[in-house]
Amino acid sequence: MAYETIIVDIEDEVALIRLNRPEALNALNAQLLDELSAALADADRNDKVRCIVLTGSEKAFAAGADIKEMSTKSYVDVYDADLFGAQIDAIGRVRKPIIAAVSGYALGGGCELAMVCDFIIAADTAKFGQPEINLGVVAGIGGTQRLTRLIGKSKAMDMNLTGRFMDAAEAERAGLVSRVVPAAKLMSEAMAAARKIAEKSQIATKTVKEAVNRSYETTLREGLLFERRAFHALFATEDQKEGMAAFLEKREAQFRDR
Ligand code: CO8
Repeated sequence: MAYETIIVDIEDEVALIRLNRPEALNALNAQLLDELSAALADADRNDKVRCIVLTGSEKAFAAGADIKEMSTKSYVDVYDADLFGAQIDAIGRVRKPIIAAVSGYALGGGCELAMVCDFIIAADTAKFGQPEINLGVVAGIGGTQRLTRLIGKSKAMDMNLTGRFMDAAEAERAGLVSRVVPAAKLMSEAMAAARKIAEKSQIATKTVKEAVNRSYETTLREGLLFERRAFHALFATEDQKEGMAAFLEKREAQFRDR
């Protein structure tokens, strides 16, 4: 499928998806989110893809939802369309790991989109924020919920109430991003991480996603039980036999996703 607002490349079993609306700092409009959710669903189905990297430009991962597109809409318009709900939920249902590689601005919906991914690698130039308050609204796709779970109430309140931006170092201290790298190395680091994930058993990487995400949805007792059963279940796979045999035989495992 030909896309206009994103660029998709598949290399070494990694799908690299770039947001591509440079004229609007990759602001998320309906077309971009439709294309992005379709591309991610395609990557999820594609046997040649084992991990996904989502990125923007050097200046902006995404500067938020498209304010021009939203500004004249009524309550009925956004409610009836369930503005961005379907697309963001679809992204959240992707089963293959998604790394967000963030350089420059990740604001509003941009920060929220990065948080829907499984983890964030940030360039030292990255700036995160939930500035919706400056527009007379509030975050709408996770900025009060995912952000609070990731960085805690105090910082989430600060970000959402003041609309201030957090730099990469603070984002790493707060637990919003998994690592910060020099801007010039962002893509090589993100792609290297994705290729490393792509080497693993996909049954196991998908199970990791399910289990870690479950920790946000349930009690510790239920989450631990889910994890234990998931661990037990993987003993039904050939990849568990191969992974453990390879360790004992001091060789690289050859996983076959079975
Ligand atoms: N929407 C539309 N256009 C944008 C956006 C945006 N979010 N951000 C930047 N642009 C455009 C600018 O209008 C400008 O276009 P033009 O050249 O035609 O005037 C171009 O991008 C370049 O931007 P600037 O000239 O402003 O660049 P600066 O380097 O001076 O500033 C900033 C960069 C600080 C990122 C600045 O552009 C900015 O503050 N942008 C808006 C950030 C923002 O408020 N984001 C939140 C948007 S609301 C949101 O995300 C809600 C999400 C939830 C939706 C949920 C539905 C349920």
